[in-house]
Amino acid sequence: MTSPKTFPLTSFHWGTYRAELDGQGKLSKLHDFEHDDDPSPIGAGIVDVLDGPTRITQPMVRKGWMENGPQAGDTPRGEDSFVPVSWDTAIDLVARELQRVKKNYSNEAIYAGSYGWASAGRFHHAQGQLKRFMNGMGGFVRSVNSYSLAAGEVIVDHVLGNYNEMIYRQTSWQSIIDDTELFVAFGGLPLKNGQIGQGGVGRHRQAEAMQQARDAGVKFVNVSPIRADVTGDLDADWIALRPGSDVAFMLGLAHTLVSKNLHARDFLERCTVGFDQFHAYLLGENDGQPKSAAWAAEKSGIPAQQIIDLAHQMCSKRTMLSASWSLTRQEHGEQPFWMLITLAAMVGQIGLSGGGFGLGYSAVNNIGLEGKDIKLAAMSQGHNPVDSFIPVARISDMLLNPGTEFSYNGAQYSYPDIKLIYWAGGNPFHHHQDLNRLRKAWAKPETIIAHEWCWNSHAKHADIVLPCTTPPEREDLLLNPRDPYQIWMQKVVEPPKGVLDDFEIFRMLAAKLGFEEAFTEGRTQQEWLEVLQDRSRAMNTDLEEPMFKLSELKDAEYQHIAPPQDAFIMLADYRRNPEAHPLKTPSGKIEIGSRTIAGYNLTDCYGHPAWFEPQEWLGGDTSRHPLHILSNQPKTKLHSQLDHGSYSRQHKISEREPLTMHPDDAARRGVQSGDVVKVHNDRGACLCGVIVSSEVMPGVVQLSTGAWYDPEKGADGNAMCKHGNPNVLTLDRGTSTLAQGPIAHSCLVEVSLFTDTPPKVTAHQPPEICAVNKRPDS
Ligand SMILES: Nc1nc2c(c(=O)[nH]1)N[C@H]1C(S)=C(S)[C@@H](COP(=O)(O)OP(=O)(O)OC[C@H]3O[C@@H](n4cnc5c(=O)[nH]c(N)nc54)[C@H](O)[C@@H]3O)O[C@H]1N2
Ligand SMILES: Nc1nc2c(c(=O)[nH]1)N[C@H]1C(S)=C(S)[C@@H](COP(=O)(O)OP(=O)(O)OC[C@H]3O[C@@H](n4cnc5c(=O)[nH]c(N)nc54)[C@H](O)[C@@H]3O)O[C@H]1N2
Ligand SMILES: [Mo]
Repeated sequence: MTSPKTFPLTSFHWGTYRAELDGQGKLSKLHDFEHDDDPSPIGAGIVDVLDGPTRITQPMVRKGWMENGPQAGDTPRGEDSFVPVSWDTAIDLVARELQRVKKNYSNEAIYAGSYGWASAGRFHHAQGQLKRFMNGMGGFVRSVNSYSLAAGEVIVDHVLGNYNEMIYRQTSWQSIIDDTELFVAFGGLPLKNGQIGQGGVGRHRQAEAMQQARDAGVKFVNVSPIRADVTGDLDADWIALRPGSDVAFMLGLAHTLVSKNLHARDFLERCTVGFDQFHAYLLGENDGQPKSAAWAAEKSGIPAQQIIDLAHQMCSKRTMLSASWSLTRQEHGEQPFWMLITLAAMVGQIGLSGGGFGLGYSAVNNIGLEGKDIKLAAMSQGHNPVDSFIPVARISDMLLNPGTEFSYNGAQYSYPDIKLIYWAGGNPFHHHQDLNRLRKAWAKPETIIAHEWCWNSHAKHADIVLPCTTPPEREDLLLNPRDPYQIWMQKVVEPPKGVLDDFEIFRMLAAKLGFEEAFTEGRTQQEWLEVLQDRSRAMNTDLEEPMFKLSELKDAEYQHIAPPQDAFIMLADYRRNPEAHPLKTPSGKIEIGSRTIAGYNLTDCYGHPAWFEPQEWLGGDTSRHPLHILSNQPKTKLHSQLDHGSYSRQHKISEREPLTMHPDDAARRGVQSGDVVKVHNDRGACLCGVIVSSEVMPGVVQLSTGAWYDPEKGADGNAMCKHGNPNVLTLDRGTSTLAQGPIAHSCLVEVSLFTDTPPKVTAHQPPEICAVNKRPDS
């Protein structure tokens, strides 16, 4: 282990490390931060890709755009070559293009929803910088909610009040260690995901907390199609239910409670509204179908007796019911969280130590941490005068159908007509569903501008690419609620010549467009870091020891922020006295029945939680596509980030993303571990390398997200991804007309052995770079 201070600290979404350089000043190794007991191996992936062929080191303009002006043109985006230009030219082109679109069409024609994760650090937050810049030039069409759990965000606002205030502040692990007896995890406790934290991670806590809970005698039950969703050390019981059937399974549990009169009438009476409507639905009073354990067994594939036994255990023990965020990324993804909260209310332990419910334990490191709820200062994004927005995952719908109406959260809106897209931080060719459809949508705008640091599919599909820095190449502050360390992120390596910080790019553009002073407020980056730290200090005066000033933090490298003494129990005050601590719902109570939602009269989301049959699942028509694909988060990277790094590449099979399938399914198709297979449905196809394993249940295949999209055009015009990006297969449809969230996890496919010579993977190769013939302004 390295001794502290030998090497400077830098932080990423996956952790804090000490950076060692070689004799030439290049990053050669990342050492673990001495206070992180469970450092993430993802870090190692960056060492070999900060420079090299995938790094973009000069502004680039797509050849077709350069030659023919603002339009998709004959060579589609994603297939064209690029022309390098100077920063002066690039800034000039972008500034003029923004002005042209603003003048010819208005700011309503500019989409800068720019969804995605970018990099760790309070100041160099690419989307924050972009929004501040765009507001400075008159506003933009924005996006609302996240790909992570859009349906959860919308529904929990109705059921519990402001979800934003509680999303990361769940009952702490310490409370679970102290008092939980039974922990039932729908979607498991994916430790691979707890590696990550928004804004960065100082110390990883999830693995340690789970082990402490196990050692304290907590019994874990993993309700998931994938065994590895709860780590082997926890000796969890595995209930391998059919993907997408959790709500039916929970209804079976709820029905058992009611039929045995085990539900907590007192809690339901005191702390919830609308149980009666739900109760009538549960008993089938209107549709003639009681949602009994036998009914749930048919939907979920789990024997009725197992459902009945679990319901009894839940009531006789201190029970934590948890759901992973993935449950919201499926058709009708509003229902699982609503149903889980309803079930927990029926068990009656909400607000008790170690009891109730939790949403997203180990989805990210920040959840369930005991640390102090630090408040965070950020650069203001200013005011956006443009009203138009889209639910974040409706991007292809917007581009393909301008002017068309859509519903969102009880109201009607229409899609704006977008002429220019500006993206800084986020990769739509990673995160969006049905990439063949997105490609068609991407051909619509006149101009697409992206800030990127590497030649991923997002950069390759843009018209103007402005190359940006990465965390080790700039200074920043890591500060996160409940993380016990604030870190001074040092500039440990020089960025390649020709690469600029997002802030500097926007500063230059603002200067060109005449609002530099408004954008920078006259401050340099250093001055901003100081101001942000001072503001954070002023917002957090209740700490045991005051937060360091920037100069002190720089000297000390990091500050330990002592956690509060008591374990946190979500909704404890509310349980004690609901009248004195009302929730921010219309009734002030937990809304098992919501008059607001009932009043929307939607056919795909009622006024109480309910089962809706998904269009694609194993309980439906599986004649052509008999396998359910779960495209969950990758263990070896963060989404598409560092897919090109050594750590991710080590885990590929024949250079392709691994697909895990059950031995029975593999045998039926003559497939063995190591084979290359084609995964396909009516929307598209991709090639993967196979792992045969009984870690996944029969009928289910698992293919993580993250492989850089590597299209090879087929005869039908639709591309096959040679590299294994699952989003060529997934469905691009909203969860329901309530939340309109993404539904990546509702997807059926077939898998076939690929008997031809597999095409070469070109995902990690840069596009062709060529010389300029003609400038559009010449
Ligand atoms: N099939 C399927 N699809 C999914 C999911 C799924 O479960 N299944 N999950 C969804 C979820 S939950 C999410 S959150 C999304 C994630 O989707 P994204 O957040 O869009 O994915 P990332 O790969 O993290 O994209 C971040 C991009 O920002 C760039 N970047 C990094 N640092 C900087 C910086 O400092 N400045 C700038 N300008 N750029 C930077 C990176 O190179 C990268 O291209 O994917 C969604 N898509
Ligand atoms: N290493 C790493 N960690 C990450 C990320 C990453 O890219 N890499 N991404 C981060 C982000 S942005 C987010 S939003 C979180 C997401 O965190 P999650 O939403 O928890 O992510 P997933 O890995 O998609 O899903 C967890 C598990 O849910 C199970 N599952 C899927 N469908 C069903 C179902 O219908 N029923 C049941 N019971 N289980 C199901 C799958 O087996 C899957 O492994 O992860 C974060 N953490
Ligand atoms: Mo996410």
